[in-house]
Amino acid sequence: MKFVIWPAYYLEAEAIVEDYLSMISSLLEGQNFVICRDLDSIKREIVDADAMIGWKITPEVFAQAKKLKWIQFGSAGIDHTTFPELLQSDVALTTLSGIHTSVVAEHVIGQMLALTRRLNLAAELQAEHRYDRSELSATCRELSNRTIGIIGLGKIGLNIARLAKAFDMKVVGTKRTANGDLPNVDEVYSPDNLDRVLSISDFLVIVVPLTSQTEALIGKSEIAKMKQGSYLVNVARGAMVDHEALGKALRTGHIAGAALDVFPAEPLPFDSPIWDMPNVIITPHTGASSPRYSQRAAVILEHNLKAFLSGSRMINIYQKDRGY
Ligand code: OXD
Repeated sequence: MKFVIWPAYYLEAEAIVEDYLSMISSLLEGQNFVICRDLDSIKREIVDADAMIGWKITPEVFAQAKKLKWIQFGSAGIDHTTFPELLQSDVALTTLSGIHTSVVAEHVIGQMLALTRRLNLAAELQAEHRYDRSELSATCRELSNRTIGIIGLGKIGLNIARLAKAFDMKVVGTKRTANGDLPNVDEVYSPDNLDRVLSISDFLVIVVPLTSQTEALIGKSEIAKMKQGSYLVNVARGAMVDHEALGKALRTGHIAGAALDVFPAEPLPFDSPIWDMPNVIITPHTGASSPRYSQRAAVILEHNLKAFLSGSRMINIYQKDRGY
């Protein structure tokens, strides 16, 4: 068996990628594997490879593969790298879905606290050495007794729900297969009832995978249905939110604030007006960043590697028809 590793396109810092590569190299010890650092080498090495480990594959590289049976991706979502030839092929695709459950939930709660306690304004005042209580104290808010609406009550969504309960919040949300109660969730709605969630949530948190059903999920009319003075937190994918409509709602105050980790185009263009909005907190797709990334990824990789070599069932298989 031949394995190729292609560390192209990564969201993580260089050190984390190197850590990931050394973890993979030790898992593959004794196997025939090649780390490809540039396009020419991956195009050459993938021709007779049985499996690939990486963050991205392009149609150009995929077209060279003659024996490929499996790709293990280094992210939870692989919407950035799916294309018809790949989806129509019988190559098994596996993801790291599930490894970000605790870190993304912490990021979301952190952003909700930062928005309500105005920590971005405090950081600006600090940078200017200004001990100015007036605006800060007039605009601080609380989480307790407010409603969080979680779009996507999967593993991460349920962990956010659990943490939100510690802040005495009411938790509502949507789930694709909404049938029955979920822990720490007061009201579960099907995606058809999104409007209800929009109208009752003080905080709308998007953690659903990007699929044809969730693309452009929060457009102008959905934003109009959101509660006056509510907040939006997006840690899923930028393509789910109409940023022009969001920008307008943030300017009028209909949406009090937003914490955005993902954008329709990444990196967020330098001249995007969203950078300068005082009620927006921007993080550059670091919602899942953690030094524990490789350690968590290793659990899935090790399992899948053994399964691939022994012909048994892999975990985290991407369902090509479902889109995640
Ligand atoms: C992912 C991410 O893993 O966005 O999909 O971090």
